[in-house]
Amino acid sequence: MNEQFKNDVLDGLSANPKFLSSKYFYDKIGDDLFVQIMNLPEYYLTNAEMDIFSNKTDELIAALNCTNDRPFDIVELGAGDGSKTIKLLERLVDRKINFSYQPVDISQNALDGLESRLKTELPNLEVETQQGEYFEVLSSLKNTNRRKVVLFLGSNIGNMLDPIAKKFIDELSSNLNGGDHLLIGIDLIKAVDIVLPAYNDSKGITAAFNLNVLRRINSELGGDFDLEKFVHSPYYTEEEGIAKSYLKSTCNQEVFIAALDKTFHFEEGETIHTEISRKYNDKIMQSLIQDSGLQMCNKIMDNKEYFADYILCKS
Ligand code: AVI
Repeated sequence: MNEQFKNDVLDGLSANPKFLSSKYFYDKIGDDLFVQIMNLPEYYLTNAEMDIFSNKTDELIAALNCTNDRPFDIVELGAGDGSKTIKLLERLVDRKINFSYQPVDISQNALDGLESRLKTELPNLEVETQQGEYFEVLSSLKNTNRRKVVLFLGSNIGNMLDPIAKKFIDELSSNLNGGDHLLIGIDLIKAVDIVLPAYNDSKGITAAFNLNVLRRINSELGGDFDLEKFVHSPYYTEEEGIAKSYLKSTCNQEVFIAALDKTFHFEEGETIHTEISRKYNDKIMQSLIQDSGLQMCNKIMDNKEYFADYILCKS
């Protein structure tokens, strides 16, 4: 049994208000649901960043200083299926630029799929997959003398609270050398009628994704959550710029979790906070990178200006 999961569930459900970490959305079922979310029409984030990688590829290449003057490695953190990155890789290969691609992911399965796709689509590209935690991999790369271009796409940073995101950027920066670049994809603050549907789709996939944490508690910790008695409840205001997801109890109820040998009471309407998805603007981004040793060098947006890839340079 996963002790960390058990302790986190105990802490989160004993707190007032209750919370659970969104990192527990992601098991095999959760990964599949997230792939479905990325393909939903309401989830504009994927298409917006794909628009940048497909239609602003030369701008990206120039901003990342990808030339033949000095060979470099593209290191992608959380590469997944690499579908956006492939647009950039194809263009670099077309332009006969000398580089290698090193996708990093916790999932060996995702890396195997990506590697075999690249073998077919870009057979001459030098690819070295790295399975593991981001910082372990980055620190192992720090001492090579090749320049690094690190990609962190998909507004994944938005799932971190600001102080944690700041620490993450500081740690990333400490693993980079002067002349390295970091491309970080972030969702921009915008109106509620665009953002909220992305977290409350009409097919109920996001609801199933949110409820997946309760399903995991049932199957992995012997919980008896009745998933019919909780509803997905997202919230967003443009002023705050943070999409928040909750699970709301539809009645007064008790839930027993065998691994904790404990019963938790839920009032009708009581919520469990499960996820934040922060949206950004230049000011928030600037405060995140302040004192990190990284400078904002460029910002490339999709045609609707929903999403931005910020290019940060290490001095
Ligand atoms: C992975 N992450 C960037 C997604 C997001 O938009 O915050 C996770 C997600 N949650 C609900 N829908 C998608």
